[in-house]
Amino acid sequence: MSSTLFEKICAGEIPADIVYQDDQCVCFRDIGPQAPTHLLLVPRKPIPRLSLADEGDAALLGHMMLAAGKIARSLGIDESGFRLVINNGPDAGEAVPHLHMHILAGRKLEWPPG
Ligand code: DGP
Repeated sequence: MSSTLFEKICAGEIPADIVYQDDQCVCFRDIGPQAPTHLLLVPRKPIPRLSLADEGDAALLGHMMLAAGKIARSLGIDESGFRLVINNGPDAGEAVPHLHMHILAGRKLEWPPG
């Protein structure tokens, strides 16, 4: 039985609006979207947060970056623009202790972020 919320979504134990998945990662729509397109890209491996990834995760992290680009192209947000965000730790607003990359698009995103 899987444990974290995102492990359960990856395993299909909790429903989610999945837009992409492969053997290493799953991408689904955020339940509380902060932009017209707000996706979460998560590794199937339950790495708690980016700062706890290690050298053995290098290929997986690279795979996720490439998957983000592929997903952006498939949704047609690659030309207008999108933002990738990883919240690491409490000051960054990390709420779910399973590494996840936010993919935000569909509106003008401000800089610096809040
Ligand atoms: P973070 O604050 O970076 O840990 O982002 C966690 C995100 O997870 C937040 O934007 C809301 C989203 N989220 C929380 N619970 C669920 C859920 O059950 N389903 C989906 N699709 N998203 C969730």
